[in-house]
Amino acid sequence: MRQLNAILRHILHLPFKNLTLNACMQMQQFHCSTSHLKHNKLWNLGKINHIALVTPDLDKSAALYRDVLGGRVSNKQPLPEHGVTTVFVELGDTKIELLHPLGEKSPIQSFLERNKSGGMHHICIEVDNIHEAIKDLKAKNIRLLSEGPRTGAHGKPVIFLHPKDCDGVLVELEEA
Ligand SMILES: [Co+2]
Repeated sequence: MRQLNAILRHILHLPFKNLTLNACMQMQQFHCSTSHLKHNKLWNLGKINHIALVTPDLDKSAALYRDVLGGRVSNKQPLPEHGVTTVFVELGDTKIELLHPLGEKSPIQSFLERNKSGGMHHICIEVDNIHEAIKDLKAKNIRLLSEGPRTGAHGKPVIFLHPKDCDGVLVELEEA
């Protein structure tokens, strides 16, 4: 009987040797039912689209990622409508965006004044339905930095979540 159990566990890829076969089967059923629920959600969190770093010296930071770390680094791209100049570090499925203030009213000017040597500014996670995400997060009392979605640096709708409601991290959601 013991041997039969072991064979069954192996065939069914069951974890937790110390659990009874029955408990394992229940856990698998639970896993199946929760992954089924996931598909009924009105919006889903996807992959990291980018991590944004603010730097006091774009050329120096670009050289760090290109020459020291050996990454694929774009040329400087000014985005005047967003008040930033950016350099993209391509990391396969995701990227780092190096940001430096551009113009008088750059949204990252005060960040650079508080963090003179630069730092991590925000992370951006993709969502499949930004309007449903916003509705849901408002209902869950997560503060948003704008009433509705805005057009982000990639021409797609984005929303920023308040860092005080996200463990001190500014989180951007982008509809991909
Ligand atoms: Co961003």
